[in-house]
Amino acid sequence: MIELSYWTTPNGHKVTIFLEESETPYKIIPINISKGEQFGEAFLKIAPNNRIPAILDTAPADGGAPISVFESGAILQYLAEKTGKFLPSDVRGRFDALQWLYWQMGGLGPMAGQNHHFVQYAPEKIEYAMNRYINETNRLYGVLNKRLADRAFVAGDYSIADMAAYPWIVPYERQKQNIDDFPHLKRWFLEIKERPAVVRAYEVAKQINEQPTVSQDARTHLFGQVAR
Ligand SMILES: N[C@@H](CCC(=O)N[C@@H](CS)C(=O)NCC(=O)O)C(=O)O
Repeated sequence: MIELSYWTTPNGHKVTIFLEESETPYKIIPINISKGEQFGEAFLKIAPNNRIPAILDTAPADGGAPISVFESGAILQYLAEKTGKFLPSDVRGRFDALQWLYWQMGGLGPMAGQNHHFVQYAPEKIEYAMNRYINETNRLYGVLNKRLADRAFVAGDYSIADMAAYPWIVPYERQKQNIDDFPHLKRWFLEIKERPAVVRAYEVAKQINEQPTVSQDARTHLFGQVAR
């Protein structure tokens, strides 16, 4: 059984998509980051970065004590290795998928995240910062679009590389991107959107929370964090 510490954000959706796709049994432990639950003692034990998602695998492959993993890229890789699904086992296929997984983790996720911050949430509208992250998101969309020009999925068959990137494209309008400028990306996006497991993952999210994560009250928990 996988216990998933989760909230209804793009990094959370990555993991529910994997769990639904692979039909892995799981239980959700909601961590309401709008209320500061990411600073709870039990959560910090498995997620010292106070960010969702994190997992606890209560039945690891080696039969030993439960294994916890934080960072959504590491979680996807762990689950792919555990289930033998959505990550090729040959060295070429494996690193083709992993390099795109890490591209998402180090590029698309953080840049789109800063885009959300400066475009949607920052109390001051700082032109330079907004342009910086809108442009960088745009550049990354272009990279993904080019990659998808001659293939159905990001790396070989549908894989954890697709599952990592997809939730960060869902808010493309809020990121000030015109999906029609990226026809290959759009085709890929619409195809993944209709996968039954992806539909289920977003339904699961709705059962947990339908409120925006960054409400006025939530700002005190989410913004201005410093070392503790
Ligand atoms: N690199 C991390 C990022 C995780 C992350 O930023 N999670 C956000 C939600 S999408 C969060 O938990 N925020 C809580 C906070 O800012 O305190 C991952 O991919 O797991």
